[in-house]
Amino acid sequence: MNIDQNELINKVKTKQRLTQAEGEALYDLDLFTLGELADTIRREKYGRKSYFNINRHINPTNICKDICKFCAYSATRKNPNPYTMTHEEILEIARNSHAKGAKEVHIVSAHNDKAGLEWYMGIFAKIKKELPDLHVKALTAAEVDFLAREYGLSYDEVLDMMIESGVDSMPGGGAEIFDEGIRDIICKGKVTSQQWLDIHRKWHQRGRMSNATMLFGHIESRAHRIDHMIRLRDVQDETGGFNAFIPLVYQRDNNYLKVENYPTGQEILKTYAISRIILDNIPHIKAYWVTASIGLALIAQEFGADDLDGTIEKESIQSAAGAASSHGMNLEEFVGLIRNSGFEPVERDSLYNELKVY
Ligand code: V47
Repeated sequence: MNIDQNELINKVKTKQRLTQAEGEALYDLDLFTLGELADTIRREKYGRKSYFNINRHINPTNICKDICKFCAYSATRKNPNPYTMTHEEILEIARNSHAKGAKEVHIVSAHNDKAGLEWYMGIFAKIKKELPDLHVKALTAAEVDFLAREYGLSYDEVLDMMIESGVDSMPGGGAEIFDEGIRDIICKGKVTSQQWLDIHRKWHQRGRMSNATMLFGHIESRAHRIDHMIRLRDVQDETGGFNAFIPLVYQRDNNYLKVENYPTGQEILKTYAISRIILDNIPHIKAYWVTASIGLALIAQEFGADDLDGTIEKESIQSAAGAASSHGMNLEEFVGLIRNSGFEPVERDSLYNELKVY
């Protein structure tokens, strides 16, 4: 289908919803036109504010039953260092981070079939008991699916258990790319796209919020990315429960997914801008500096992104695959970088309430 670029630009400016074909055609616009369109939307919503939170990522185990080709984190031949933390070790991390000002722990594990359901749920219950004001963002839909299958539970039962144990919101991991053909190649056997979306829908129906990621820059096409965004947009129309969309740039080291062409900076920025335009119903677009690099994440603020995730403190999943994020980011440096790039750093809580303007 031939799409007239002026008509397309006009459609974006007048806030009309775009189709799959129109989404794909956005990639043919030059970077600056696309940037301006996305930036206009971003500025109408948030002006020059850029959100971040003081958070701590915790990855309690890397022993995994599933085999995702892109993953360099799970213990395999390429990463032969299996570990599973005790509850006390996890609590100690949460305690220290809380004492240093963290408002959120982001807890994502591998699919460890030896750890036990009580080990998974006990992590949250113990953190909540000791640190009730610390927001627990935990368990991707892939983990929920793993726990349901492993212990013969329904998704409803696992989600209710999470709430009972103190999970406040769900992170957006495990979405990868929804196209079934690509999914079969990169993470066959893991939660399906439909299941991922169903789990988030059920979580939202319980009045809870979550995020959604998209792993891109590997073997997917631009069309697959647009399809991914539109599937999320459809669920968001029903539930309104997604806070943020997070495009994750594929990191290539120490894994089994070999890729010929990596995305350029232009392609990454276009993808941020397009997600801002297509996802007219998801409030926040997060430039996750861990995978974009801090330099590109700061530029992404001018291409539709209004959120930079947080200080993180320690990161194990993407840094295993080559990202320069293993030690997180110093708060003063982070705030200084946002300010020096022309934006106003706003510390937020996990649900995007503003806590402090720097
Ligand atoms: O789902 C794994 C990704 C995700 C690689 O919700 C990789 O706020 C790039 O979901 N290159 C887990 N990415 C992390 C995640 C996340 C991160 C930050 C914020 C939030 C949020 C969620 O990490 C997995 C997978 O897509 N991942 N390996 C890799 N080689």
